[in-house]
Amino acid sequence: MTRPSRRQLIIAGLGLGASATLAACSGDASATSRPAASFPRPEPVAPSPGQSVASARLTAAPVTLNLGGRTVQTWAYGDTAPGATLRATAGDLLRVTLDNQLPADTTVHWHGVRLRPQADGVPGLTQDPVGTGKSFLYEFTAPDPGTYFFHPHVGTQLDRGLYAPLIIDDPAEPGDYDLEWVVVLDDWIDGTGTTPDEVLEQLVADGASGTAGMDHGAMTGMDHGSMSAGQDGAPWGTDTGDVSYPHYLINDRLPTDPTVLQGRAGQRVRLRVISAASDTIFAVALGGHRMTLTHTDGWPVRPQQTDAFYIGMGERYDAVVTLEPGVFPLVARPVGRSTGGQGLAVVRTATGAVPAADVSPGELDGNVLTASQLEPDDAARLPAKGPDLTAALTLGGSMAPYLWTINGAPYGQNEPLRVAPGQRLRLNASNMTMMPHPLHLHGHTFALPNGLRKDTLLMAPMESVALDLDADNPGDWLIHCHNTYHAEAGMMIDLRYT
Ligand SMILES: [Cu+2]
Repeated sequence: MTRPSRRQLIIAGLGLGASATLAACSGDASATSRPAASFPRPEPVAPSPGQSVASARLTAAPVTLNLGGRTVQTWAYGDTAPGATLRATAGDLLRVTLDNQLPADTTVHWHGVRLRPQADGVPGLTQDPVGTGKSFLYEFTAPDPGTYFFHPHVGTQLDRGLYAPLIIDDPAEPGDYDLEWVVVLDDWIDGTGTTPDEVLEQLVADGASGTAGMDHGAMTGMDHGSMSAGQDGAPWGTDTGDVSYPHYLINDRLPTDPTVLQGRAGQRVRLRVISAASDTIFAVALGGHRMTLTHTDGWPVRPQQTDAFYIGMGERYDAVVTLEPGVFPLVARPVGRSTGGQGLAVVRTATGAVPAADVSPGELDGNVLTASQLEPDDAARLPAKGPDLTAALTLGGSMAPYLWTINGAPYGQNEPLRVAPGQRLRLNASNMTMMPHPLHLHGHTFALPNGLRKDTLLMAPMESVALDLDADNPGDWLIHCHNTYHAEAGMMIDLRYT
């Protein structure tokens, strides 16, 4: 079978309506243009004895969204973005019906959940895409407590408003906090005169015409002024993204009219911070407070105090904070960007003026933590054991042409990784590019060399790391960069069970 050319891959990723034709002749290309192999509807799942069922209905549809001073046309779940938080207890059976009222195919991917493959939401790999006016029932057990979210796995749809938190509560959670705030970060461009599909089209066109990288030249040459987080880009390099976003949002509000998180001084708050961004790393800080990080990607860590932390696309961090009296800025500062401002929410425990949209809490100049500085809670460790097999996972790519690869080729042209049930696979992951990439694994989590468990790991330019995973969930899975544009331009690979 003829493998798709680069050009075909890119066109296919654009959702220009060519997918079906291409797919018919080009074998498996990107996730959006796989062959029209027909997947049977998943067998209905009956709850096991004593298992609770959490049911929900999810409507994906075009909406008009008020970001707080600016109105945009976009796509979302329900009439808000983020969509309504979906909540269940670990071990519950989730039954979620997706109604697709979008003018395009879609799916739902339950990011980070170790679920059965039939519910993973990757078109062409685990299901057929859900067409306009059609519905699809996702049924899966959510085994592990934690902070998750869900989004489509089709084209650039994640860079619209199609995302919502998924919180899986821990029946054994000590619950040593009084309040919980779910904080969703995003970089926003949809409906501001362009769409994510057009952004990708432009990146591809610039890559083909040789004008790519001009933004990045300007970025490298910009006057950094101070060395605070988000300005010099460290430790993520000077080239942290491909898209110039006009806005950064917290819970989909602009910093000029921010979300207000209300509490009382002395209360302990659990922050569940989710990055739904497509092309932005944030440094997150709460002015006037130190945070104690307790979980990343749902997994417990040894509690660690910090002034601030970095969060890549698809990552989640939970932190506990004891509230001070006053009014404080919760800031998500985009790393290595000179335009678009920052994300802001307001934490209020007393009367007082709202912080300015460009407020710069001193905590961002303090210790800004990365995942590699965290230690796992012992409960999150994999059993001690050496790998049964190893595989290389090498990230590569370029801006001209706009093409991102794993193991030397874009998705559809690279060789799937293979593992047998019960094996421990060591992925020797190397980022051979000058950009950071959040590496995301479906259906499993991996352990870093110190045992830290994650499903999404932000890899710095030229960084190498060994990631161990236990093959305990047979199926066909994806490993990919969680930069929406990199994934669409090829930075994905299959993980298949033999
Ligand atoms: Cu990437």
